[in-house]
Amino acid sequence: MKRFIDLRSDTVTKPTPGMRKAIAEAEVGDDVFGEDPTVNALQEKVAKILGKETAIFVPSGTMANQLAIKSHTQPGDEVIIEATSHPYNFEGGGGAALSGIQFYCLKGVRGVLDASQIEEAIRPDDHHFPVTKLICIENTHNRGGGSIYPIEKMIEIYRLAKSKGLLVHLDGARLWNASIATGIKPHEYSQWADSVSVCLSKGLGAPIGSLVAGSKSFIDRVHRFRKMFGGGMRQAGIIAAAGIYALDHHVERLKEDHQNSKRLALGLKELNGVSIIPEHVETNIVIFDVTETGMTSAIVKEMMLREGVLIQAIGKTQIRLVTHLDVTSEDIDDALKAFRKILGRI
Ligand code: TLP
Repeated sequence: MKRFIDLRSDTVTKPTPGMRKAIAEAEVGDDVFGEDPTVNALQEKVAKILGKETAIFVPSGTMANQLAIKSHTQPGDEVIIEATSHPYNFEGGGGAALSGIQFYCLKGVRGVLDASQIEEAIRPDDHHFPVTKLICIENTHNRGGGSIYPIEKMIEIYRLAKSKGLLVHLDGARLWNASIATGIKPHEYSQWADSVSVCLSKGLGAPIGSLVAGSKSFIDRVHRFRKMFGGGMRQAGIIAAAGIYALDHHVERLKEDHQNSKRLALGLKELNGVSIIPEHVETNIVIFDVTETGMTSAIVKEMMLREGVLIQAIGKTQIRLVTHLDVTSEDIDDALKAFRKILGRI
């Protein structure tokens, strides 16, 4: 069977042989009773890595974000967020449906907001207005092209939030990538947020699993809502074992993904009609525009498919490529060869 080079997302990775062995050998128990030793070990491990009191294992990054929003807010509250963020755009309208909140969207620079913008968006204490309760930020920022939230910006936002009595949630689905790219430890980032969600099933290569971390009282609320949302799992050690394995073996290697995405970006820049700024590619996501090729992203996607390369069209003329565990350096050469064949060099 022909092997496709799958650059659609870092969610497409398959468990490695070592990970499958860890899964097979996992000790399990009923996690709804709190009796799964592997889940408990993963939760303790992630709480420690993130420097939070405790953490809870959940099935997906979407559920992690939605549980955080639910546990921080009351219906009618307002949540300040960037306009291209994941919770606002790609979680099925969960904020409104599950928590009854409304989002106040601000446009950032590749997903990154400035504290001064947020300050202007905070509602005055007047009964005409919704109550501003929460600020959500995303590091790395998916639609920002895997952009890294500078820690100074996070500190300013957190200090502003505290001065106004607001809470901060960090969508850290790819916080591991930010940390590897900058050398700033995950706990150094997460100290500037009240709650953090992290994913094991993106660049780290686990098949399933995310966690929410925060204070004991906050996670206690999350725990109750996790049950309500149907996220209480039984012998979940089977998947938690993959998460532990991923944290032990697949974090440092993220730098290879970053090198591969940089090489992709530099190669794409040489091609006809591709608009890309390689310096903006900071982690494992590459976003570029093909307007000048005269083709739509859907056509480029179709042509690349015929060359054995899967890519994602994220707008009429925008394409997203994501590097990960199952993409080798040779795959990058082959993908660039295919792009070259379709678009031609400048
Ligand atoms: N992102 C997916 C798609 O949903 C777009 C992807 O392919 O990148 N936060 C961020 C920043 C994410 O990028 C994602 C997934 C999530 C949360 C949700 O995680 P899951 O897919 O586990 O619900």
